[in-house]
Amino acid sequence: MQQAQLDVHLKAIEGDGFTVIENVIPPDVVDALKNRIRECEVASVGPIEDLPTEDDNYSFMRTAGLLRLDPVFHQVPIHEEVLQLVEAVLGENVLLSAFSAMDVQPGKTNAQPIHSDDALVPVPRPHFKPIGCTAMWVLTDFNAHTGGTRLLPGSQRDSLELLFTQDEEGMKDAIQPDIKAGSIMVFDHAVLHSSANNYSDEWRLGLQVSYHAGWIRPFTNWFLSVPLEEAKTYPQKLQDLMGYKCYAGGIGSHTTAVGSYHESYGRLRADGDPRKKLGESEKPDLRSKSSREAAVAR
Ligand SMILES: O=C(O)CCC(=O)C(=O)O
Repeated sequence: MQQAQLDVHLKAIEGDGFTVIENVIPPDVVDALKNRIRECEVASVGPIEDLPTEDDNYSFMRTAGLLRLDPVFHQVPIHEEVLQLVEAVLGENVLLSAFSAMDVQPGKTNAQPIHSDDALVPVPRPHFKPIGCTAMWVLTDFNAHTGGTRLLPGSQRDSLELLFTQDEEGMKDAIQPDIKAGSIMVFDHAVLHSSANNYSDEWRLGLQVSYHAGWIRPFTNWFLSVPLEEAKTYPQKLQDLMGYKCYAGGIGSHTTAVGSYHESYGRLRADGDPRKKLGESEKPDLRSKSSREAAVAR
């Protein structure tokens, strides 16, 4: 993405809390993702046409475990333009926080409550800077008729009062952008949003790809969710996003060593200002021993 284009998106996220990157998913990729999710839905819960519309326990279908379901999903969290934008908002070394599909059933009018995606993070609002972003991959058209995501523009600066009251009056300024399948909406986790009533005859499908700043704990513990042997086969960038790397060379570091070893800061000082080291990422090779293990072995 050119800098001028990136600036437009950054301005929109700062002002409204969201932006849309239009027509970035090729139609064959939209179809492949949609078909694979629908296959999984049927395999998991049976024919989706049979689900009752009058039962309030069913309003949307979530599909989890996408990374393990099919390699077709591996390219999603590492989408170049999305990562460029997300890293411009959150800083380098972002982490994948959550990844699932969300299919809103037609004829359902028990919309998801309005919420922010960072309500569990105990930092004051407005945040001193964004701490998470969600990229919503739009796989079927999103609008007010189909149950497209509703958002309260600018609410990333507001308190979470509306989350607790769900007050209709407070939601009167909510919008449901008209977004065509093949586009990706990126929003600040702090913005109030939700899926919505689907008045159409078709299911409304999106992929929710959530990222966190590299210094904050993600929703999903990928180390427990994806076996290491499987993670080793993933693209390097995806491994990075799952946390197989450090933030600023330190946060998220690991050791399997049990033992003592010499540590010195003298070298750091001799090399100049230690703060210059901040921002450098360490990318351990999953196949090799960590540097600390190596140090202990010496
Ligand atoms: O599907 C959508 O439009 C929004 C979903 C959402 O906000 C969520 O599941 O947290």
